[in-house]
Amino acid sequence: MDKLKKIAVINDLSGSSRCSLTVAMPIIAAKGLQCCVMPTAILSNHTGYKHYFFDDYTDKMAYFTDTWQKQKLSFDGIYTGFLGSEHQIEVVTDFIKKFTSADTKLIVDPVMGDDGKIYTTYTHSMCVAMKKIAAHADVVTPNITEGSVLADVPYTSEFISQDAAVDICIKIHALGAKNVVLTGVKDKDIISNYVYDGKITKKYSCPLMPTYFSGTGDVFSSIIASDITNGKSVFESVEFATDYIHKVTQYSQNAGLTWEDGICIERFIKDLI
Ligand code: PXL
Repeated sequence: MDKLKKIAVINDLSGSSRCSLTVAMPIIAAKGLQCCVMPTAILSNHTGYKHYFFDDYTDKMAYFTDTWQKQKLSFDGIYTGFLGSEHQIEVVTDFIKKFTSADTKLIVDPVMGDDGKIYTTYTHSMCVAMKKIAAHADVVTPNITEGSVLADVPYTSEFISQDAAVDICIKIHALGAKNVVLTGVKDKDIISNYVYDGKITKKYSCPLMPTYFSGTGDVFSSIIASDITNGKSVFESVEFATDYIHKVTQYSQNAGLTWEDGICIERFIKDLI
């Protein structure tokens, strides 16, 4: 018997989509941690669809911070994802200051875009402000689009050389992030995730699948956030997450899911327990 570790997840709730909180909650629970959520925005579905209802939650978030402080809640991990407005970055920074103790792990998924395109709800100043949060992270998990923004290098494509990938990692580490995980680096028919801890770089690869699925980054980062908060090494966690995502992507593709559907984690929750 033990008291579970607890993560505060700051992310959006996209009602019908497999992304952000709808994947973070089952994954974190399966990994044996309590998942506490602070919604940044409430959407009908993710913004990749032509139509979506979007309700920014910035004004309500400080009530969560205040109430949780009154209850003297503490968290072993704080995991941030999709942010809904520029002011929200200040609210999140304030939350991190108030709830971070010496042992709290901060995992920042700097959700901003994909495939060289920034999501429609993100402004340039929100992207700049994301750097400030990433600077405090124990682990930051950008894809190449987000990594290029954080590292201030031009985005070229998903197919970048090993040297270019390592350069992005080093530049993000220089902002202050302790560990950088650069995801989705493509090379011919393989896709790799790079991990840089300030000393060593390691690359974890799997076969590149023809279909990209929305929300895959959220599944990946939810696994990393759970493992890091549970005390696992970032290298071990990324190795597991790379294989897991491959397996679930392969199933989702064979099952005929579309990119908007996201990957079918429901069939593979048991593998996280
Ligand atoms: O999966 C990233 C993500 C998270 N949240 C929302 C999104 C997206 C990607 O499109 O739209 C609302």
